[in-house]
Amino acid sequence: PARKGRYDAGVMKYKEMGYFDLDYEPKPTDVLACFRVTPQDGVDPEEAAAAVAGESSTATWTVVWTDRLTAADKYRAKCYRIDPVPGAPGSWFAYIAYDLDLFEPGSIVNLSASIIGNVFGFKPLKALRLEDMRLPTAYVKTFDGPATGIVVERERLDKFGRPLLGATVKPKLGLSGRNYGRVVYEALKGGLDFTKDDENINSQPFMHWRDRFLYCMEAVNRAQAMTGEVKGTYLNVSAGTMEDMYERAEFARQLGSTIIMIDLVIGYTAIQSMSKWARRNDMILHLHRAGHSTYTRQKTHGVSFRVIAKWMRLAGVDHIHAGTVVGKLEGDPATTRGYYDICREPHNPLCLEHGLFFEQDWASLRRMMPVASGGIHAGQMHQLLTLLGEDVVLQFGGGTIGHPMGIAAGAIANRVALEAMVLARNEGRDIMAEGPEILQAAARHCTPLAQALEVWKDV
Ligand code: CAP
Ligand code: MG
Repeated sequence: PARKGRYDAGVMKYKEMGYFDLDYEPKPTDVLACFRVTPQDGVDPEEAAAAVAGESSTATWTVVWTDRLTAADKYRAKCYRIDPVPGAPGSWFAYIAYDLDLFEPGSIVNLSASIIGNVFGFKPLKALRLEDMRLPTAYVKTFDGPATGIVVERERLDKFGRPLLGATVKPKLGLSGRNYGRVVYEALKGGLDFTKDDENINSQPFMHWRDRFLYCMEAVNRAQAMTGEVKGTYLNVSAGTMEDMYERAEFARQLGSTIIMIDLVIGYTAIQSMSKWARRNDMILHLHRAGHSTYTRQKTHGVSFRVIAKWMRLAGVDHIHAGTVVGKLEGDPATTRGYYDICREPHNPLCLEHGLFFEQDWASLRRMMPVASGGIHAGQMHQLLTLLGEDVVLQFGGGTIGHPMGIAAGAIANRVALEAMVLARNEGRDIMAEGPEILQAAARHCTPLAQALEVWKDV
């Protein structure tokens, strides 16, 4: 009877084919996934969940004779739990277990080709979202993870006890190499730790990559000499081919850069390759999550950013954009907290409030530094420190380069606001409640901060 495994409502037979088993107890070595499944009208939710398990592991739309030539039951993923989504009639959370042998060790591309490769366009589903995954220790251990991590990054930079400060050079496109380098110098001299290329700065007619790297590193060296602090600029090495990326990264290394940058859109294999390169060359690897909102934003369809964050910790990036809560880009405090915990904790307990559907042990993989950027400014410093904690890079692009008195003044405003807030927190003050007052007090001795608070007071 199972040979009639069709995908039309009422005719699907994935349950019967063995992809649904509420008695199955996941093994500690199983990869687990939680999908939010919204079946088409008339489709049995259990059958839809079984179809997701089937199509993301061994099944196709019908039983095939060759199943008998494999350890079919071991390789079949199983939906072992299904719960209605609270407050969303018609949607279910389906928990699916996958045998570890379904996946090549140390390969995000192989993991993702199974888990999200085929199922999202499946006819019996109206929508599907991959909410979270539990990656078993045995699998985590097949990845190298971040080469540098938070502790070693702080040691290399010699900066402790406060968030790091950065800025994305603006305008995003159009500056010549020399003018671009001036922005980097002003921002670093003013007090930032880092500046950063934007996600879409690669090698365009107005500024070829070598020009940018040369002028930026000249600016870094001058700012270091001027301030006596270690400074960096994330040189974006994203390019059309791996060969070009390696060439750019190698040039950044030769010029003495401590850090390089890549965009998520280069793809999982390219990210893992660049991580390997960064590990061999003692470089910090910054990842901009360019493109993620095309599939992470909708609550009913796509892939949650928490899954991408987990994959990136395995893949081995040191910095990852993880949201701000405040600022110009969407993000609520509880969900963002979950992302930050994935980046920064050695172990994540199950916590539905923060969107963590599973316990996750990171098996001593190093920790990623989350990066908060997108429309933030000095007047929000108390909120940023309270919501995001200390191990974070706060990046003020417009909030530095848009300062009415110039770029260095913008950087000074951010550094003074941060240090005042860290001091107040260390003195035991309630910075969330007293934040505006603390900033105003600091601004009485710092004109650039007073100007920043005034110009962005309504933002
Ligand atoms: C920030 C930014 C970043 C986004 C990325 C921009 O500029 O350079 O790309 O913040 O978002 O182009 O918007 P501002 P996320 O600091 O001037 O806003 O970190 O959420 O991935
Ligand atoms: Mg940007």
